[in-house]
Amino acid sequence: MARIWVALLIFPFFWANSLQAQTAMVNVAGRNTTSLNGNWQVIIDSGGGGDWRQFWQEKKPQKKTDFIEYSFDGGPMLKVPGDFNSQRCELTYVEGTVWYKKQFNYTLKSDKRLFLHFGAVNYLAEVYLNGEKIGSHEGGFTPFQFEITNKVKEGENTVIVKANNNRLGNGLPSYGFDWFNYGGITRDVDLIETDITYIDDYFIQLKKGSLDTVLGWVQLNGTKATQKIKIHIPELKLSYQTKTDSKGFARVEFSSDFQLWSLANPKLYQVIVESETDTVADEIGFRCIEVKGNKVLLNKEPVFLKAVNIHEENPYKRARAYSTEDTKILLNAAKDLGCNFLRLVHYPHNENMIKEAEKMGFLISSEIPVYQHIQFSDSLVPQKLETMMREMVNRDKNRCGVVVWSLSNETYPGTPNRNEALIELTQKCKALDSTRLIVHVINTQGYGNNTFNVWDPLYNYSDLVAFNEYIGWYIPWQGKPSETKWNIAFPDKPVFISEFGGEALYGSKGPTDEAAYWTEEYQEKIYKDQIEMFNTIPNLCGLCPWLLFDYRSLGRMNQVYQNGYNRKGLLSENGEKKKAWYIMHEYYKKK
Ligand code: GCB
Repeated sequence: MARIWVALLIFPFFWANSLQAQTAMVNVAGRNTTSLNGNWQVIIDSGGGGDWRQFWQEKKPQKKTDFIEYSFDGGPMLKVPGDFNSQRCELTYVEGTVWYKKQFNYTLKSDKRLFLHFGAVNYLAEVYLNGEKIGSHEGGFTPFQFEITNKVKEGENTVIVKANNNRLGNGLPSYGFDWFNYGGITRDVDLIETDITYIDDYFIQLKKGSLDTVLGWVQLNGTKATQKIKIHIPELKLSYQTKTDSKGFARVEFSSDFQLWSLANPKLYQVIVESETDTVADEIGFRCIEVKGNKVLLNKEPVFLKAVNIHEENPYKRARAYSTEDTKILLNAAKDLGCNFLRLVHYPHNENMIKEAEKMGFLISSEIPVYQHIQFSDSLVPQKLETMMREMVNRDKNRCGVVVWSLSNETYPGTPNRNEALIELTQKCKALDSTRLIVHVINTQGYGNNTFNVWDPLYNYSDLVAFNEYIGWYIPWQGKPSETKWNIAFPDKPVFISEFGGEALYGSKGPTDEAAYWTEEYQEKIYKDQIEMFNTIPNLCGLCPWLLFDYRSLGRMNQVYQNGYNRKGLLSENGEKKKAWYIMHEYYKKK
């Protein structure tokens, strides 16, 4: 029986240091995997004793007089994947450490390699296998893995994970962020078995600007570096052959008469990559995304981005979204609003979300948590920026629905080292993937005398002039919206309003004046005014209301209207449509 495994994507150069997590990797499903999802035993370490008591040793009393003051046995369980905050009330507001334990059985095989793969752990993960530290990973929203071929034992094995979601000054994001800090093992955990030499990674997308030519590569990992490679697309009767070099690398270039992936027809093909020792399969779409002059082009045709901002939260469960069911709630709501583009903020969302969105014909912006107050001058930050960007790009580079890598949101031009760090990051991202747009999102830069001044030099490195503005909410209008003037230092680039809006508690009524903040009528008025203003924007290529659903954010503490929620949703957390929803829906219908 043919085994068709979906690809394992790892950056080989991370292998040098065994305690360094390997940057990884999509498409675990379909490989020869064993899921470690389900119930994990936990110790909630509010006192911080786990480190000095060395919980990973899991010492057990040998006789009645042995005194050991911790144990996973008899304690609570948490579901993986899942944030810990929403699973037990004593964890609701915890930002700290939870230790997780899971056992698995394994039969050793001399012709296989084994990897322990995590979809995401927020924010720091330390991973132990059978009492030995196998590595750590920083960053709450991207996958990582460790090779455990030489560490796994015959029979029973124990994995212990220290998951810590404390905020770090030099973290990504830093201390302050406007979303709920869900902690824990929030995505899948899998054991992945491969052959000794396996298909480590591949990039199969249309060449920049082309509608019919794939330009990519295949990378093998293992001792048999030089192998014949075949790429099949059965539906197109396409069979392409190449060979890897002594480093296991093969350049790939072939043409075909693709039915292009588009909004109306999000066509995906089964693509099979075969080496002499391994076979993987993926569902891949082919499309061309470009900025030409002041327009965004999809498959050479101008497209207006009818977008919406989405946080990775299941509003009904008040929990981090993860499952296909969770993503369907968010995606169906975006479709219902009339959107064709999703700005997935402010961190890489889970793979289910990306894959389902791609299947439904959404264009996607994926973002790393480079949010507001990043400490660019901290010596550790540049490496963290690069690693997180690589982890995001690496996971989703074969997902044609993803058309934008968003590398920052609302960083401040005056912050020391900000420009240098983000310019370098942009260049590295481009080197990794030249096919997609790269965007930096800037906060309102200057609004006075009813005129917007848009000047941030970072736009030199952004394919769109993307900015957030909250006129009518944080900043009052200074004239008629329909008479707004624009002074944009980048007159040839498309302009994307990446955030706008205001808050309303669903059901809160009042007159349409400024005194009635928090009412649905006032939010509706903001949307009407904004729509008037949009007509004045030169080169407008799209709009992205902030945001789809009301979402949890502890900083939002107007206890009458917010109560721990950012209420800028067009939908309440119960899915009720606010008045502003109808305004936006109508606007998108006509666009
Ligand atoms: C912004 C941020 C977004 C916030 C939003 C708000 O500019 O990018 O993360 O949550 O404003 O509601 O103020």
